[in-house]
Amino acid sequence: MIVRTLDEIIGTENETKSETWASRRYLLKKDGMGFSFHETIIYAGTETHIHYKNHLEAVFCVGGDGEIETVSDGKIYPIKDGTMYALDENDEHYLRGGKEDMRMICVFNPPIVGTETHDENGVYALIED
Ligand code: 9YT
Repeated sequence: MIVRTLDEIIGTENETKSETWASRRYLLKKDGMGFSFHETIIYAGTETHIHYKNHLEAVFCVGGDGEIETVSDGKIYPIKDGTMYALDENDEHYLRGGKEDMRMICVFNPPIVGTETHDENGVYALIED
């Protein structure tokens, strides 16, 4: 069994930060689960352009507030504690933090390896190890 706590991840290579978000990666490809599992904080008042062309992702908000806009149709969906979105069509989107930091639990299929960060188009490369 695998058990991991936040204090084991904070400040290590399994915590990744950008100007608009911080992410703690609890499970990666090497853990063999078939998905990766993350806690991501989206900072209040920020906007992040994201397009995971090579990964499907489901995200569940457990705190804070914000919104997601899908680029293809300009639709905006509010996000709060208890809201889930699934990028089942590799949907390109803008993720915006609201009044408070948003705390999200994220699952990726295929799992990310851990060295990915968003490129200028908000894309993760598909990294094979
Ligand atoms: C909210 C979201 O898309 N999180 C994805 C995971 C995070 N960007 C990471 O761990 O790199």
